[in-house]
Amino acid sequence: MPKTALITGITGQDGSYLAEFLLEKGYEVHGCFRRASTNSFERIEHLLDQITVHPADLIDQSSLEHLVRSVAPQEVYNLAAQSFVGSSWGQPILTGDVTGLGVTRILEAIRTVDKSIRFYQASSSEMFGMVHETPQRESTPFHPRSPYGVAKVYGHYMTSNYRESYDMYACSGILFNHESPRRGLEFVTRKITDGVAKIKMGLADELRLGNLDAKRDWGFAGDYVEAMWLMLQQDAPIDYVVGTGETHSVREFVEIAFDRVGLNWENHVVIDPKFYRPAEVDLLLADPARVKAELDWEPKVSFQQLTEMMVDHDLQRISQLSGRTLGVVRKSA
Ligand code: NDP
Ligand code: GDR
Repeated sequence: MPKTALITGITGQDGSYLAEFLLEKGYEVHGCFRRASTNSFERIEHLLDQITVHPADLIDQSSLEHLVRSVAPQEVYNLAAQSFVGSSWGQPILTGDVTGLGVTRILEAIRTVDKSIRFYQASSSEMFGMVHETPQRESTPFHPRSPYGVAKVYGHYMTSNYRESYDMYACSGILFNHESPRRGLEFVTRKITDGVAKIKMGLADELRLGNLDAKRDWGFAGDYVEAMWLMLQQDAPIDYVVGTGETHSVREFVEIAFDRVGLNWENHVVIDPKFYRPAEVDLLLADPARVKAELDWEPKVSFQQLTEMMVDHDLQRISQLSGRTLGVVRKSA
């Protein structure tokens, strides 16, 4: 019998890669989506004949209970969230409701319907915030620096609380930043690669950014969904830090991205204080030793490959959108 998985946030970046990964493994894949007046299936359009999608919302308890009862999955991956840190200051209550309390709602739905369902929570390196130890590992204390980070800490602790209170197989992956050509356009990596492509194609002159000194441990989203799955296949539920073990500044990402199309970033990037955050997370760097030793997980795509993959994708996309051919001389791949 194939296993059945339920993914909240299946329309997002990670949800789409996880759905592909689980289909490859032979799973029956279900996901939930928020009803909207426009279609949000862009990232999963190519999978719609292989998966089943159901309307549900993390702020609506009854829809989650109905969802878990009707799908009857063996595994639930809770990827849904208000996931953009920058918006979380403007919408702190919504962020707390969806990204924080939403975790409790889905845990309650599982506890009520079938306690034996295995649960994965998408925790985040943003929980480390103002870091007290570098690199960050499973035992590093949390000090969140945004309403988003605070909401993730709450969801993280509720997940371990349900594990300890109800003996549920519930665990959290503390994932560091992971990107892809499917990344939302507001996140800095995709904003940069989209901007580079528009400048290269003559559709824009400048790219406005905030803090170029922030450092992140960036990996490829397609690699990280395997770690999520591995965490639910073990004898016991354990929380793991998942990252590459390398850190790079926003400036380095910018340099590689512009370099890819033969442009000098300093001629195009404008620093705009509008993109500074009220409280910044200066440096994130994972210590992925435990996930490597115990789950045999390692990232496959390097920082340089990731940046170039995203630039190439956006060049292609923008050139198709603008109806022009890709007559671009690129530096050798
Ligand atoms: P995305 O923003 O791409 O996807 C978020 C998903 O959540 C979308 O499918 C969105 O639906 C859905 N969603 C938002 N609000 C609700 C709601 N009220 N009810 C139901 N669904 C909702 O995020 P990612 O794929 O990048 O991230 C997946 C998860 O991992 C998130 O929880 C994120 O916080 C966490 N995370 C991500 C990291 C990263 O670097 N990508 C690192 C660490 C953690 P819609 O399409 O309708 O907007
Ligand atoms: P982050 O990702 O906050 O780390 O959260 P984001 O790409 O938004 O920011 C990374 C860093 O870049 C700096 N920055 C800018 N950021 C944006 N968005 N736009 C800009 O113009 C800009 N200029 C500089 C930011 O200040 C920040 O330091 C992501 C999300 O996926 C979360 O959901 C996830 O939990 C964490 O990664 C791990």
